[in-house]
Amino acid sequence: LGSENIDTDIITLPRFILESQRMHKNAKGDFSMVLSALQYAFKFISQTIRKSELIHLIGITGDTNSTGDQQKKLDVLGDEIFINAMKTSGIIRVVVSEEQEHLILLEGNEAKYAICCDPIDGSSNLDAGVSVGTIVSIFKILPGSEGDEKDVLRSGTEMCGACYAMYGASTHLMVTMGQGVDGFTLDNNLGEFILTYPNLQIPANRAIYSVNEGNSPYWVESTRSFIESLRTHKVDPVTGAETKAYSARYVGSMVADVHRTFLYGGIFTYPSDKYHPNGKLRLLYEAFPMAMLVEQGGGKAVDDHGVRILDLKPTHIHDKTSIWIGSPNEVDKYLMHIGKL
Ligand code: P6P
Repeated sequence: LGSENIDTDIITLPRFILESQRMHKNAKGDFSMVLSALQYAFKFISQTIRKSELIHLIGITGDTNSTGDQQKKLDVLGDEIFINAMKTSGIIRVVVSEEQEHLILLEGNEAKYAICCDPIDGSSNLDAGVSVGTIVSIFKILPGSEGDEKDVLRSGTEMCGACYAMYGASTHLMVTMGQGVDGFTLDNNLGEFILTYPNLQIPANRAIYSVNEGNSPYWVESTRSFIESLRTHKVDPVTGAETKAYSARYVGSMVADVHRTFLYGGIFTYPSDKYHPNGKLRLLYEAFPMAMLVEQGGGKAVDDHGVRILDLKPTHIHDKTSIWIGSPNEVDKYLMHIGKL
């Protein structure tokens, strides 16, 4: 490549963090320490996943995790990598992980932040090489707390940040600190995340819906009739032209489905059904972080009843919720359908 083809003024995540620290004056750079511990975890997990096919880490351990899912070796490894990375921050005291039944206290650390995570979300897809991801919500420890469940059994509006990494053809990272959303892509040669989607905004609408249609016999009526309404093509009342019905896209890995929804627009939902009366996805480390990121990008996230996800408050660290998340105008169509708009 000639020198004119190489962008030498790239913004790496460390540079971005320092610049945002100066701009937002976040507390003595503490948040920067949290983000640098997180990016280390994402790089390590990304590298491990890409090697795992080679060292046969994939495959069932035979154990099940705290939430009953069959645990794959990479799940276990991803969880260990993540927890050790949080230790390196020195200021993360509390860790909640999908893979750990109980909340973890990192004793040697100062009690400044609490992290809730799904270390490898969508891991059932790993053997097929489908994109999986790590999803993270970040809370500041409550004043006077040395770290316990009170620091995370809170409304989603009390989160100070959220991010997800998606390990696909390349590794993407989406981050919010409450002032918009920025996307990064891992440059494996540099070993750095590079700013690729500054101040990302979700398209206001897009005729794409994303749901596991296999559950449709078990949905409540309002869900069934709403999804049905998206399938029915419409005739434009003015021009009489047929407007295309919606396209269906479903990966079965929340990070992949939400990431596509973020970039292309549309709506993703995991509604409640007969077998998942409160939905399947976890409030603290799947719904909350995705809701904060999508809202910061101009989107919306509500539960089956039209309640804003971030206004919910968990009573248990592994609580589940139904979720409808994506373009504001698409979520509004659902809210209108259930009479909440
Ligand atoms: P289903 C993956 O196991 C996961 O937790 C999410 O990543 C994903 O959105 C959902 O479950 C898929 O569930 O029932 O459609 O296979």
